[in-house]
Amino acid sequence: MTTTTAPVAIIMGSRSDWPTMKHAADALDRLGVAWDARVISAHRTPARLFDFATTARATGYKVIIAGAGGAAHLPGMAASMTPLPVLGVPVQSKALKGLDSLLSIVQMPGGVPVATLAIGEAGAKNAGILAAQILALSDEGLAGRLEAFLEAQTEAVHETVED
Ligand code: RP5
Repeated sequence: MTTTTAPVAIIMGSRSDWPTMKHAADALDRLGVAWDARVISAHRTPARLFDFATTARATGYKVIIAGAGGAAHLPGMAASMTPLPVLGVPVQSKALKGLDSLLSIVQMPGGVPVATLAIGEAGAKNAGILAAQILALSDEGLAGRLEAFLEAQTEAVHETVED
C-alpha cells in the first residue's frame, strides 16, 4: 500500500484548477506543512477518486482539500468515502463565475459534511490555513507558527491611509 508523510492531500478536478489551488499549497508551505497534489475528477476519473478516497486515511493523510469548478462534485464525493475532514474550494468557473461551484459544494445533505470555503484564490488560501489550524490541534510547533503568521498579518495592516 502507498503511504505518505504529507498530512494534507490537495485534490482537484482538472489541471486547470491548479492556478487556484496553488494558493492552498503556498499557504501550507508558508506554515511548514507538507502536502501532496493530484488531479482527480469525480466525472472523468471516478475510479481514481474511489481508490484515493477509500484509502486516504490508511495512506496517512489527515486533511483533504478538494477544489473543483462548475458541477463541482469532487469534495462531496470524496467526503462520502472517507472519515477525514474535507475542505471544499469552489473554483471560479467561466460560465457562472463560481456560483455554480459554490452551490454544488456547500449544499451537502446532513451527515456528510464538507467545510466550504470562498470562491477562488481566497478560498484556496483559507483552505490551506484551515488545514494547518486543524493539524495544529495536535502539533505545538505548528500552533506556534500559525500564531506568528496571524500576528504578522495583523501587523502588516496599517491604520493610516498614507505613510
Ligand atoms: C471541473 O471542471 C474542474 O474542476 C474544472 O474546474 C472544470 C473545468 O475543467 P477543464 O475543462 O478545464 O478540464 O471538473
